[in-house]
Amino acid sequence: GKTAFIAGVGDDKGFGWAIAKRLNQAGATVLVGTWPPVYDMFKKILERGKLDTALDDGGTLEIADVFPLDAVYDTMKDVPREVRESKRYAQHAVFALEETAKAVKKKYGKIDILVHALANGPEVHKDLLETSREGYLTAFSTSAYSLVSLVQKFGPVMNEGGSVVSLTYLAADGTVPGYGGGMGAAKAALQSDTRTLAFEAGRKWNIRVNTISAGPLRSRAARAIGF
Ligand code: ZID
Repeated sequence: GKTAFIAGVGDDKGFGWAIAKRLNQAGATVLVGTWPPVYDMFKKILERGKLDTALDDGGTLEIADVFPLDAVYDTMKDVPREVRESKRYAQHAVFALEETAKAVKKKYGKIDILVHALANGPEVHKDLLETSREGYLTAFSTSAYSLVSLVQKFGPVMNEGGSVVSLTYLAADGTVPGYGGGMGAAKAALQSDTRTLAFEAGRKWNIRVNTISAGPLRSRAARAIGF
């Protein structure tokens, strides 16, 4: 069977969870990467059976493993001490992209499917004219560079013929009022990088890289911006 790693699952409301269900129903072993600030809550409600695990075919979603993952850190060396020692992070030995890829490989071997289902734009509710440099660059770091780094780190632990997919939004291609904070530009970068990553990673590891422009889903992230 195939093994999938889905980065960006923290509840049962988002795209990551829906993708987990479909992949599990199709027979894949599903591993997820969960942001440390929501890790404890997610594990708790998952273990207590409080999440919607119903598959379309009558089966039940099984998440084989939950890895702590913060996609703004490429290696553990990049994590500031105050973050490493903070409440939600201190319990985890590793949560940066490189070390997480290695931990996945060690426990499950090479993977076949890699899903990027994460984004964060702290000023998404602000017009571009009101957006700070810091908010803009954070949107890019979390929502766009995270894909580049994810492919860099997981490429070596993917089987040939494997597939990477991320989620984008139409605001990359045109103006969408309410989708601010640099998030439109971050999605444009994600789309442009997808083409180049497909070219490079295709030659280097024989894997595919694609992005899907999503329709609206009332995830936690979408509710936060009032969609
Ligand atoms: P979600 O909140 O379920 O998922 C985001 C996840 O990212 C959460 O689990 C966070 O904990 C996690 N996360 C945040 N920061 C980090 C970090 N530093 N490291 C690791 N994890 C982190 O929301 P979702 O399912 O909406 O988002 C998944 C992907 O879908 C993101 O790339 C979105 O940009 C994308 N997407 C979502 C929607 C939507 O409607 N939900 C749309 C397009 C793309 C969209 O906004 N019409 C209007 C709006 C839209 C589409 C059509």
